[in-house]
Amino acid sequence: MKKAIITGISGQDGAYLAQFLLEKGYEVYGTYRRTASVNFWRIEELNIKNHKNLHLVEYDLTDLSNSISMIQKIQPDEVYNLAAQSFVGVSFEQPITTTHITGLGCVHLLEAIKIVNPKIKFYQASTSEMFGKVQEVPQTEKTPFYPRSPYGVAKLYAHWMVINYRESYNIFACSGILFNHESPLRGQEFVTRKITDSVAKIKLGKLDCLELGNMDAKRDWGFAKDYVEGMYLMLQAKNPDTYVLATNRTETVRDFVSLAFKAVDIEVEFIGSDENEIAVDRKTGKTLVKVNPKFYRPAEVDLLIGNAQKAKEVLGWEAKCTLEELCSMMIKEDLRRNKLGFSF
Ligand code: NDP
Ligand code: GDR
Repeated sequence: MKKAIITGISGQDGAYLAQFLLEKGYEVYGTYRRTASVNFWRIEELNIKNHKNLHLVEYDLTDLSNSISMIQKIQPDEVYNLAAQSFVGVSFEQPITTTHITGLGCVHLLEAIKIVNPKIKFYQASTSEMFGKVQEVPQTEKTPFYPRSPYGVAKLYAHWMVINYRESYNIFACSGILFNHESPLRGQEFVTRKITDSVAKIKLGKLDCLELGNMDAKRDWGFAKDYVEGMYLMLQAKNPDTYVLATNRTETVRDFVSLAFKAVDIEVEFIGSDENEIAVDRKTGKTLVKVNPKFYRPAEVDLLIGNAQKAKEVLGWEAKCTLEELCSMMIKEDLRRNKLGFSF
């Protein structure tokens, strides 16, 4: 039985990857941080929390000795480093914490592998945020990087360290440059889930108006469950490498708002521009969306669209779920949760 460590089991991707690897017959060690009240709602939703082959391990990525002792004790075949301070907006407020966790944390694990057993395979959750300011469209593994946030810079540092440990110590270390991927398990601070949860509440009469920041930003949004399979495939390939995973379609935040309302049979019309922009219900004229500049970021990533041709050719990976399917799946789940009176 293969053993895998997944850092960040309490996050969106950690939960889906754990489910995927358990189905493949792996023994999974999922790490979580000690907090006053740990929240395992995602692995509970997926019904894997009490799976006999899932072990929950307390671990903090910022602690090198904890990283070494964990790898030493578990002796895994594969390590998937998904843990991070992953919210771009917060990284402007907490640049140092973000650097410690999202940047240096990765190196703690690489060092631990180098010291304990360099044969352990390693996956690093890199990101399209490393592309930042548009240099090329669509973005590939060869596109120059220009990160636009402390989060993007920290991830880029980790990305280059992965390549450095691969080349210096022959460690099977892969980096997946993943474009945005969403799901009903997405955290509510991220824009898609904020939208689907709010639209569900508006439909049910529990909220009057949704406030958003920059609606012009364009993102390449896929379904998280498709993407965790790509992470696994990277570690099964013949050689360690870097891969882009993306859908090759980009839409604005505004487009996603329209799609979400359409999924609950409301047609919206956008009026005005910049911070005066609103979206109104075409039937009732009621304002359902407003811009609030407090959600603007000091520097923005305007346009992301990825080309995952290399992943298709080498790994046989392709995004399957369309944006329409993804959006209606998220809306359906948020309607269900809000009707039951809870939303995570
Ligand atoms: P989430 O924010 O949902 O999950 C992040 C996880 O990291 C949580 O389990 C969190 O624990 C954990 N974590 C945070 N700080 C620490 C720490 N100091 N020690 C140990 N664990 C910690 O992210 P996603 O699941 O969406 O993303 C997974 C990874 O992929 C992240 O690294 C993200 O940056 C990256 N990524 C995500 C993309 C996306 O679109 N989703 C795209 C590209 C990259 P806790 O619950 O305690 O906060
Ligand atoms: P992103 O995702 O920054 O791309 O990072 P997020 O959903 O936070 O923002 C996407 C775009 O929407 C704009 N936006 C808003 N964003 C949020 N969160 N809240 C709002 O109210 C709002 N209004 C407009 C943002 O300005 C941005 O342009 C995600 C994270 O998962 C990262 O960890 C990951 O690396 C990247 O995706 C790929």
